Order: sequence, then C-alpha cells, then structure tokens
Amino acid sequence: MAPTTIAAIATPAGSGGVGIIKISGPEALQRVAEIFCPGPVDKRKKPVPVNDPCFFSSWKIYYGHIADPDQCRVYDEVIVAVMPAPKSYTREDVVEIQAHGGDVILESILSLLLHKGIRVAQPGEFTRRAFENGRIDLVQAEAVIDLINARCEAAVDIAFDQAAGDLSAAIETIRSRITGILATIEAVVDFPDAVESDVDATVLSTDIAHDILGPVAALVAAYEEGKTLREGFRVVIAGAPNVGKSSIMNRLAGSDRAIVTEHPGTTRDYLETRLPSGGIPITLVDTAGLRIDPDPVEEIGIEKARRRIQESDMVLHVLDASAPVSHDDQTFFEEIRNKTVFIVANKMDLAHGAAPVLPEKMGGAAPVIETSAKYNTGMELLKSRIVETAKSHLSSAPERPVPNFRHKALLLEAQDALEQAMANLDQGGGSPELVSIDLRQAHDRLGEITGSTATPDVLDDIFSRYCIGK
Ligand SMILES: Nc1nc2c(ncn2[C@@H]2O[C@H](COP(=O)(O)OP(=O)(O)O)[C@@H](O)[C@H]2O)c(=O)[nH]1
Ligand SMILES: [Mg+2]
Repeated sequence: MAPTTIAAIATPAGSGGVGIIKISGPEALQRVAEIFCPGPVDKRKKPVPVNDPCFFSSWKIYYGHIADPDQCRVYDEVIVAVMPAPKSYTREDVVEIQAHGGDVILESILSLLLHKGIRVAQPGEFTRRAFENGRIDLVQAEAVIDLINARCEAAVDIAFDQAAGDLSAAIETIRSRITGILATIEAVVDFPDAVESDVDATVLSTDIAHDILGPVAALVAAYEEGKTLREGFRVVIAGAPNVGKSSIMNRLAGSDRAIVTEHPGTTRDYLETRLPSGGIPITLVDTAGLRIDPDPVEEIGIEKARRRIQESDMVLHVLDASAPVSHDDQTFFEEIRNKTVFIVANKMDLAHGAAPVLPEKMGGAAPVIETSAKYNTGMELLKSRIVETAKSHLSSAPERPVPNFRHKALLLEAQDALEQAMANLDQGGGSPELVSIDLRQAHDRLGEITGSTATPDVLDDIFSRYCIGK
C-alpha cells in the first residue's frame, strides 16, 4: 500500500515569529504546488498557484504566498523549503512551509492541505517514517525525543551521540559477535560429521564472557551513570519529624508546595518540586519524618522516604539546631553516609547563635549549613551549595554511549540469556542446541533495542511519546 501524505504544525502552539507546517509523503509537492503562489501577490487579481510539482527543485527555498484559488483568498506570506525523497527527514518527499507563527494562520493553512486529501500526522509519525524507511534505527529515533526533552547540556551531548549512532554501533558490534559464536555452534548442530572436533566449550564460554557479556555489563553501568543526566539531580530532604523539612522545601522552591504545621508527622507521603536554578535540572523531594518507632501510617511514609533516599543524588539531613542530636538522627546518618550529604542545622533562630554539637561520628563527615526556615536565613547559601553540587555532577557526559531505561531492561534480559548459555557450556559442554537457543534469545533482545526485532506495540509505545509534528 502506498504511504499516505501527512502534515502537521511542527512548531509549538501559541504566538511566535515563525510557525512551520511540515508535509511528508508522495503527494507533498503536488499539494503544496496547488496552494503556493510564488513572489508577491496582487490582491486585486485571483491568486494563481504554480500547480506543477516540477516547479520545485531539490533543496531550494521559495518565497511566495499560500492561497486558496477557489476562495480567492490569500492566507500568508511564506517561505517554502523543498526536500524531495530520499534525502529528507523521512526519506519521502518533504515540504516545510514557514509562515507567521500564529495558531489561526497555521491552522488555516493546515486545513487547506487537509482539504486536499492530506492526513494529519500522528505524534512521532515523521520520525516513525524515518525509522520504517530505514534512515535511522530505533535508538536514533528515541534520541530525537531525548534531544527535544534534554534538561541540561550533558543530556544534549548524550542524545546527540545517540542520534549519531554511537549506541547503535555498540549494540550491533555485540550482536555480530553473538552471530559469530552462533555460527560456530550451529555448524556442529547441523553438520556434526563435517565439523572436525567438538566445539571447545571452555573457549566458547570465555569468549562469551569477554567479548559479549563484558560489553553488555558496561552498557548497563553506563545507564546508571547517565541516569542523573537524563532525569536531573534529585535532592531528598530528610530528617526527624518537625525539624522544618517542609518549611525548607518551600523556602528553596519559593512556593508553599508542602504543608507546614507545628504537629509532628504531617508529611506522610513524599512531595516533589523543581528547584528554580537557572536551567540546571534539580528536583527537591520532601519526605516523611524518620523515626525509629512510628505508627503504622507513618511507617508507610518512612518506607517511601527510604526508597526516595536510595534513588537520590544528594540528601539534606535536617536537624533541629535548638535540640541535642538524637539517637535516631545518628542511626539515620549512618544509613546515608555513603551518599552526598549536607547536614542542615535548622531553627538556628532558637539556638541562641550556637550550632548543635555534633556527635563524633557526624562531625566533619558532611558540610554543615545553618539555617532558619522561619526567618529565611541561610537559604541562599544552602541553595547555592546544592546548585554547585548538582552542576559538578551534571557537567560531563560519560565518554561511552548511555542507554535509556528501555535499553537497560533489554540489556539485562540479554545478560540473563548469556549467563544461561555460559552455564550450559560450563556444565560439561552442555547441549549445543540449548546454548544456541540462549544465544539467539540474547541476540533478539539486543535487536529490540535498535528496532530490528521490535514488535509493532513496542514501536507504537515509543512513538506515541513524541510531540505532534516530529
Ligand atoms: N523557630 C523556627 N521554627 C521553624 C523553623 N522551621 C520550621 N519551623 C516550624 O517548625 C514546625 C514544623 O515545620 P515543618 O516544616 O512542618 O517540619 P517537618 O515536619 O520537618 O516538615 C512548624 O511549626 C514550622 O513553622 C525555623 O527555622 N525556626
Ligand atoms: Mg513535613
């Protein structure tokens, strides 16, 4: 079935200097030719579109007007960029109409095109066509969303390398090594007499560990490294009940996001908000107060707090500066000391100017920042120290390709299958059939990453996350 021609407004809704309509498919040139009048228009005369798709040459831009000759109506002054197949984003004929960036103008030009039988594009459909027409693989297609959604420069770097094919190349190298080993094993299965000796199971197992499992594990590790860059820097505010965690969150965020009361144990779930920090993606997480003997409802909140702490990049351990450091606080500090921690001595206004004396295990183990959330003192310093720490974490992208969560899940499945194959080989040679099933399994899982073995629902799921017009 011949592909339909699709169109969409590619620029965000709202007013802007320029708005772009993108059209892709076999009828793109013809349909635009029917509404494009080159050069200036004379309003007293009927607009005359070029009508002939041959008017347009490859990779040229044209100045003119979009008009509906049937209605004798001129819509806008535009520039039209023409990118015929196959050297285009989708590998189909693509035309971009650059008009003025107003919703009404863009929507009326779009409806003019729809009137001519063009269909509105689904979210991600242009990129899906680029994938289906073989211009990019699935990993590269996903990089397009990552580029658009990147929240810091390092995230842009990762997405850019992914779009350039670095991760795909790493995956394909691993797949071709699996194919190589499969060929050796399957020769034994298919032609047992023709192949001289038995496959040396130990050698094969070592090859798998070194050439395949090693690189797979390295990619999984790179996912962990890149996670903060993709998702932003997460700062959890934790500590005993009533020390001022929610007040600090509100002060840092500059809003009354969290409820503050004098009753201990008010915050029972966790709350997230962005720390306004000039483009550095930082998320603040306010949590339930930690205590050793909580009631059952508090316990759920504390469990959630612990989980948030584990996933965090940094913890603010808040203390009440006007009270001695409790046993609970010391126990808690022990739990988090392998993380990046700031001790926040809050309620300094009640402490008569003296910071709390820290027990030996806590003293010197983390920077101490003195604050009063009530009187808004120490907050700017706290904020700038958080931003500084986040910046140093986010400054550099890892040198190697960084998989995303979907890729990581598939890498782990491939890893399991490879380990199974090795276990079979190690148990006295194992049956070559079984080993080859596991290796095929690993090969297919890796293929799902690049899309060569991905199912239609996986594709639907991925492309539905795009914006319209991409
Ligand atoms: N005096 C004083 N009171 C504070 C300060 N920060 C918070 N509070 C009060 O302490 C109580 C508990 O605050 P909240 O932010 O809900 O603490 P959380 O339970 O740790 O989230 C509230 O009555 C706040 O107004 C502070 O720096 N100084
Ligand atoms: Mg609270």
